[in-house]
Amino acid sequence: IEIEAILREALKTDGFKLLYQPQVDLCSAEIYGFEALLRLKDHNIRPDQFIPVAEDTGLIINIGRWVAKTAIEQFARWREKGLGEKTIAINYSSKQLRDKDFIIYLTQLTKANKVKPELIEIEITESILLENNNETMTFLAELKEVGFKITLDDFGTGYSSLNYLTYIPVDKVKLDKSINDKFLNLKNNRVMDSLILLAHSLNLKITAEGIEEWEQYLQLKRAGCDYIQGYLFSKPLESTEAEEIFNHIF
Ligand code: G
Ligand code: G
Ligand code: G
Ligand code: MN
Ligand code: NA
Repeated sequence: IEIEAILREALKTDGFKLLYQPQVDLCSAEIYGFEALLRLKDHNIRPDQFIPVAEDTGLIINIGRWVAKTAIEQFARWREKGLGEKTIAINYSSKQLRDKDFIIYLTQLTKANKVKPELIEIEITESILLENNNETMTFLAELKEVGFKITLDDFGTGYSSLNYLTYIPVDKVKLDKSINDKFLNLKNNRVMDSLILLAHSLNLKITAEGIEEWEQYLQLKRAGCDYIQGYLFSKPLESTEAEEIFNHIF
């Protein structure tokens, strides 16, 4: 109940903020885009703790809308400052499927801010496919139809099935840190090579998440991975910090 009260208060009093973690393009060594990550301004409560509460209480619907609005307005602000256009990825919870007008809301936001929908990536997790299959497929098809990109987050954890990848309209998979930690070493590197080949064979881009070491980076680059996100390049940043490294080449 305490976290629920904090979330309600935060919605009313502008108590949330987004941090932005760079995703680096391994070909150009430039920042390709940012993942928006939600934080409470005045509390040291991690999203792992408060997102489940938001989901159980239904607050995730208004929070999800706040995240989308803030991220898309930030995109437009960066463009207006002359920094350029980079993708923004936002996390989407399966509990947001109850928000029937979410795609209309997203579309209005992109129109109002003159943002191309293809520069907005919606990160879903596999759990969405287990829970509400028909509803999910309709949602994903509509997202694609209006031009948004879809990323399958936390790939390799949970119930990853090759089958999902062939029938859901995803553009990209994000390899979870646990998978990278397990398979990015000399003994297991052929597994990583195969995962990247698999993604590319299915016409998917691939991001490796939670990369902290140069050795991992070099191995991923050799294997043809598309993008890297991790502390090696940057932790999640305040928007003003993100501006400072916006066009940095790593
Ligand atoms: O930022 P951090 O790595 O601590 O995030 C922990 C978890 O919280 C991640 O699984 C991430 O997907 C989730 N998360 C962060 N921000 C959001 C958000 O805006 N919406 C949803 N649904 N989940 C988020
Ligand atoms: O949405 P997702 O489950 O992918 O959330 C990504 C989470 O991973 C965020 O909470 C972010 O803070 C965290 N993260 C990002 N890069 C690293 C990293 O290099 N190491 C670790 N330990 N965590 C990371
Ligand atoms: O060394 P190699 O030719 O593989 O480098 C290819 C690209 O990878 C370079 O353009 C560079 O940006 C990046 N890179 C490789 N190693 C490093 C490194 O140690 N530091 C940084 N900042 N970039 C590196
Ligand atoms: Mn994510
Ligand atoms: Na992840």
